[in-house]
Amino acid sequence: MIEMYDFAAFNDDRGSLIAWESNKNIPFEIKRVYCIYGVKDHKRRGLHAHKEGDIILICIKGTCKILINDGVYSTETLLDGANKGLHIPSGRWHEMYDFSQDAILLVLASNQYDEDDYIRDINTFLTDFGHKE
Ligand code: T46
Repeated sequence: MIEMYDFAAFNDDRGSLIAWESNKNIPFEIKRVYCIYGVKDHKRRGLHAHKEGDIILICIKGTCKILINDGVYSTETLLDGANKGLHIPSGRWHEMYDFSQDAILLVLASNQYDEDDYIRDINTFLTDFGHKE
């Protein structure tokens, strides 16, 4: 299920801290962490779906938008803080766009990198996951 998580921060007079832990506030075992930053104006990233594995996207600095298509419906979500995490399960086409210049998008993934796990062609995705008449 596509879900937005609201992560609790420890705030005090020194600032704020948020922790992400496997099978606690993250609903899977984290196998990989990567970040996306320095995205050039108007560039879109993603444009694929995963056959397996979940990801959680957290825009720890700046802002960006996420489009998710489940094969039938599309949603758009603004990510604008380290306390917000967008959970994208497998089988969802996703695109990231409208990055602010300072944006840093942190990604927590449930599996290791495997190019064979990617569906990068929208028509293949819609054939596999779209409405079957
Ligand atoms: C995703 C979205 C949110 C690796 O070698 N290891 C890795 O773990 C990753 C994620 C990427 N790469 C290489 C593969 C490509 O040569 O980094 C290069 C750029 O990857 P890609 O074009 O897939 O990047 P995005 O921003 O389009 O997508 C990434 C993730 O790849 C993807 O799984 O869900 O972020």
